[in-house]
Amino acid sequence: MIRSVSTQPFADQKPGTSGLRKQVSVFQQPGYLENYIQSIFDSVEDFKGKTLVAGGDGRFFNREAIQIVAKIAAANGFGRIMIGKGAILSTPAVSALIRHLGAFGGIILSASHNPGGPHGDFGVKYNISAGGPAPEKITDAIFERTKSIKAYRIVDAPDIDIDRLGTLKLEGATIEIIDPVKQYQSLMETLFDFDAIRALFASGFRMRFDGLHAVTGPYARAIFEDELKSGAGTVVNGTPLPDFGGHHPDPNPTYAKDLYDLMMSKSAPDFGGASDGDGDRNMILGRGVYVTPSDSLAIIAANAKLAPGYAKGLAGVARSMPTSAAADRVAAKLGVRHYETPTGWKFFGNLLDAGLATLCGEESFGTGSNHMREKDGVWAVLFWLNILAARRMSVADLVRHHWATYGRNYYTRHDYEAIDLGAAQALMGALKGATATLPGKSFGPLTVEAADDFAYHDPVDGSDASDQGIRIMFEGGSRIVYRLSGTGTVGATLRVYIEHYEPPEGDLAQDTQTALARLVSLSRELSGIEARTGRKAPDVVT
Ligand code: VG1
Ligand code: CO
Repeated sequence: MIRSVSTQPFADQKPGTSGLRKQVSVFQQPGYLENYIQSIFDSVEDFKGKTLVAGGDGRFFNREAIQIVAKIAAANGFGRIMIGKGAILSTPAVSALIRHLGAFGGIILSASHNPGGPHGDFGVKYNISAGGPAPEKITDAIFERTKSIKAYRIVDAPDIDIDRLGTLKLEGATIEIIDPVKQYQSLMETLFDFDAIRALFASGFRMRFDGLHAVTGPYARAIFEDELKSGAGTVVNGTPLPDFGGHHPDPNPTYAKDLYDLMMSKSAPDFGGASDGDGDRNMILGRGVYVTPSDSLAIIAANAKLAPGYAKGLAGVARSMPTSAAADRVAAKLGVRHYETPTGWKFFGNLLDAGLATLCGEESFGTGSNHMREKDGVWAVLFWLNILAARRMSVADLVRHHWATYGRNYYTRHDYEAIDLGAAQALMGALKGATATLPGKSFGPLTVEAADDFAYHDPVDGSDASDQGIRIMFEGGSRIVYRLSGTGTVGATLRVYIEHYEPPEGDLAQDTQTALARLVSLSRELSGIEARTGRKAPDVVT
């Protein structure tokens, strides 16, 4: 039976950089998730009888939430709802499935890299039929709808069994409980040289993959251990847990510290990788070397032809604005176009759909390609393995070789988390005001060439996005960028991105924080971080 339940709007359901994220307790309010899911379906058209893909990263409330999603989707007229067994599907797997099935769209239950558990965060992302995150036109419409919603439609039925593969009926809809890994795995087989990677492992090459108790464990075990024979024990923390073992499922040197420390130690294997809560991020390490995400994108671009799926070359390379310009240099040398978009994967969708870009990347540990419309953690690890299998050199040598060819973009991001929202907004406002007067000013050896509030004009659909971060650009290619995070759930998070370019003939072997020390202190001075927020040092440095 389908019921229409009357409801009151919630005022705070504005989607951020990647979906709606709130603390679990907020999502557990009666009607909160229901309102948001109904608002999504109210904001899109012509889905009656069509397919919806749904799954999540296994975090606390995932299993309860999938029941609500299925019942509301069935009540609204979807014909088929594909759900990952145990409510598990990584973000990249959802994107791949939507495209493979020609589905209408997908719902991903995840707050991605945010911590989980009863006191952590929960989130909902909506993806469109191309497989990618809903563009701003749709997320804006969803937000509008949440402000006036009066009722949601839901099937009145007992919970469905999400733990057994198979097909069941829910009112007019067919529910299919599917293997979360299978289709994703076969897509990977079409892109990479699995025989060469298997031979690499057979030669004694050792790897550690840290699933951080998040969604990628099952994918990593099936692909690395079972199929590529990377060796038992390659995958650690490979079982998704509702609280991610109490940790931040964020693959960076701070939150994936065990892996980082191992890779910097004497007993390091040849290669290390990790992914985040929902499986779309990646961290790449070699023995004694951490590869910045910006460099990883550039190195993948420079070596892309070594992977069968990219043997024909790249149409173009796109990166988010705060990502270092390392990939631009590769694109220039390859003679292909490069694009600079606002932060968030939704801005890459049009470039990929239009065939303008093949590879995309963000400094926030996100790399992906036109094989789907999301960033993809396991894919990035496989791409590196494919390159290493073809080139048979160490990660450290590959990175050094890259810098010697293209120069090195020293890069760091400093995050100041959970600061007062008012203070953060005032800081950004003051910086915005200063963009008019900064150009031409000198700070020691650094002279400001240009400063602005980044705006983006989409070359495909002509849409505009403004207020995407303050850029201060110096002569010689150095840069400081300030943005407020759109994924945090407590106060504000200020992100400061700092970059310095050193040409191939320059000093390529400096320690990153030393090389950037002058720019880092200037970034604090220009923004008055300490005076405005009381913070002397960032919480996270990547
Ligand atoms: C962050 C990253 C951004 C990324 C987004 C979603 O957003 O900076 O590059 O696309 O998270 O990633 P923000 O607004 O907090 O800076 V995920 O893996 O959390 O979906
Ligand atoms: Co993520």
